[in-house]
Amino acid sequence: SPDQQLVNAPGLTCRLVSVLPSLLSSDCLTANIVKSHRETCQYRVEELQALRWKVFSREEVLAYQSKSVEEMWQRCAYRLTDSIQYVVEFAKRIDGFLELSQNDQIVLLKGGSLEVVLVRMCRSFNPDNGTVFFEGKFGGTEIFKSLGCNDLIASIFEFSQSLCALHLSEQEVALFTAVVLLNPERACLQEKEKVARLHSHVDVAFKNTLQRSHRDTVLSKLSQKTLQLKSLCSLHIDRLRLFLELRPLLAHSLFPPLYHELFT
Ligand code: CLR
Repeated sequence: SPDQQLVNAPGLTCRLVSVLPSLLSSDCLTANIVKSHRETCQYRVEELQALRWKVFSREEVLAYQSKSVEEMWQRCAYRLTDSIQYVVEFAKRIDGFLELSQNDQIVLLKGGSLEVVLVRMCRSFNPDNGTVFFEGKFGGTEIFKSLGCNDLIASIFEFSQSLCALHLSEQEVALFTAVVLLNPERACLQEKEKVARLHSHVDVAFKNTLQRSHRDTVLSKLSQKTLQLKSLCSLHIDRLRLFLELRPLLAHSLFPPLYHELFT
């Protein structure tokens, strides 16, 4: 057996055995995270690519643009909340996540679920014409005009465009979103050390995977992305506050409860 050969090869064994445990456990974690991503990514990437020809017509774009600001915010909030629920499921399937305290699970999801959705967006984005899959077809920034936050929408689309330029594989998206989610720097964590340990395991798994596919250069580019994600999410919160301040009575009826809980 291969095990027997390993043991019988003196000299090699010692060096191999010293690196073997870390390689094996990180491969296991990679497999777990890739599987969790595959099971919770909402749409398969081949499926999305095959749908790229379905683009909103001029009339459909005009129909979106003539919707009220409230209706458009509500629609977007529902779509976002829907995809956040898949991210919650993703988190729960990552080895070790459910072993964290309930407080820390919530803190990580509150801080990271929108970031993960925005990373996942690059799978639903067509960089050739700058359109995203929304309510059954592909549309550009113009369909979100009535939200009244063109700066936020433009930044989100630019982010997706730049992430697409990295040509991340599904495996890389899976591992990067896990790294983003398990951020030990989130405020109000009770067991920061425990999260940091989990985070570093995933980080090692990600680095090993990139190294093996000669994609090490992706790493430094992704650390810039982490900063951009943070500013996109705070811009989202700002725009949401502004929207709600102008409509205090509507606030509670308009949005799905989970969206409220996460962002207001
Ligand atoms: C992200 C990847 C998910 C599927 C998905 C669902 C909803 C989409 C989202 C993706 C991308 C961003 C999106 C969102 C609905 C509204 C939002 C298009 C494709 C835009 C950017 C508007 C945000 C408005 C806020 C101000 C509420 O698997």
